[in-house]
Amino acid sequence: MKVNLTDKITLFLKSGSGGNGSISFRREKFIRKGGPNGGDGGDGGKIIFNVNRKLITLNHLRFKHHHRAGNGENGRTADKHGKNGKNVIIDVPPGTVIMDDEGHEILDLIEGKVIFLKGGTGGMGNSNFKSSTNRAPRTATKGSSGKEEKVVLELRLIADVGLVGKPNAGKSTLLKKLTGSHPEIASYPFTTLNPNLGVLSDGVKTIRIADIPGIIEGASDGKGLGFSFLKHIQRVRMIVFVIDISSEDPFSIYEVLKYELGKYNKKLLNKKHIVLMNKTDLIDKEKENKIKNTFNECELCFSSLINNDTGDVEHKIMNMFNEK
Ligand SMILES: Nc1nc2c(ncn2[C@@H]2O[C@H](COP(=O)(O)OP(=O)(O)OP(=O)(O)O)[C@@H](O)[C@H]2O)c(=O)[nH]1
Ligand SMILES: [Mg+2]
Repeated sequence: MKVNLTDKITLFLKSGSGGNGSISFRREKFIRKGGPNGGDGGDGGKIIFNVNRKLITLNHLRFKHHHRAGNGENGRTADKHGKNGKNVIIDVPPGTVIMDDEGHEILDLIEGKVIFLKGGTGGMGNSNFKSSTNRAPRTATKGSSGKEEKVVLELRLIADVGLVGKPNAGKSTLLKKLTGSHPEIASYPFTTLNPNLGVLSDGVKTIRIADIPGIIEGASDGKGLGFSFLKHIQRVRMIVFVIDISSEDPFSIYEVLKYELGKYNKKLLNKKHIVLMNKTDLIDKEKENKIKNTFNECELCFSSLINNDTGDVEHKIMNMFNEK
């Protein structure tokens, strides 16, 4: 499944106003001057964002741009508190960034719930104002108003697995074979200019895989497309290094990739990883065996993606993903 990454939508949000406090007095048979019994107003409803891992796009919000939480009810007689206004809960996928009108980032939602706009506070009923000098206060306060905000929601790539490799190694081909998405694939370097996201699912687990542009030696110094797009894989749980096994020195390619990743952020090197040697159709068994010995420390897979042979990379991703 191919996922649209550059989802962006504008929402108009308003939390509820607080209800007013009430002014009332006890009126009961045989009690002539009953005291004050005006209840407090209810609080206004909140606007809450809730990260829902089942969502992968913002599409469900496309047709509803205005969200208003309920107002608190006014306080009532007999010290009855007005009901609080109804909250509005907006579900968003993990990786949703909330920005203000001018594009400044306010929140980066990865998990959990966040109260974004508090509702107005309910006003106080006159029973709060009773004192020894004023037994029949005619004072109550108004509820405060709710807050209003225009925000822009942007979905940033959150992938579970990142594909890393030199240009032309077959990363986009792998994404296509595993997820059925249709990234651009071609026999020249830097075909992929923007990251692609696809979803691999076995019916139970859903794993999001990101294919990022190719990395070359010196990417950290701005060579090729640079390496700023590595931000998209900062949060992945694991990395699949895709290497063209027919290249002259696959091991030094692996070293270069790790070096460039480490320059971007050392933490990327601590992630679980698999090394996929692709294009086995272009080499003989002897080279394959040699590589097996050189890379004996790694989780190694071999594939000829062009021949639809994904080796056991899918199986390894699924297994590794489950491990803590
Ligand atoms: N012979 C052979 N060619 C392959 C194999 N897998 C992919 N290719 C070819 O290699 C070329 C590059 O594949 P892509 O999937 O576009 O590579 P990429 O790593 O995404 O490249 P960039 O987006 O440029 O970084 C294409 O012409 C593919 O058809 C393979 O197993 N064997
Ligand atoms: Mg590509």
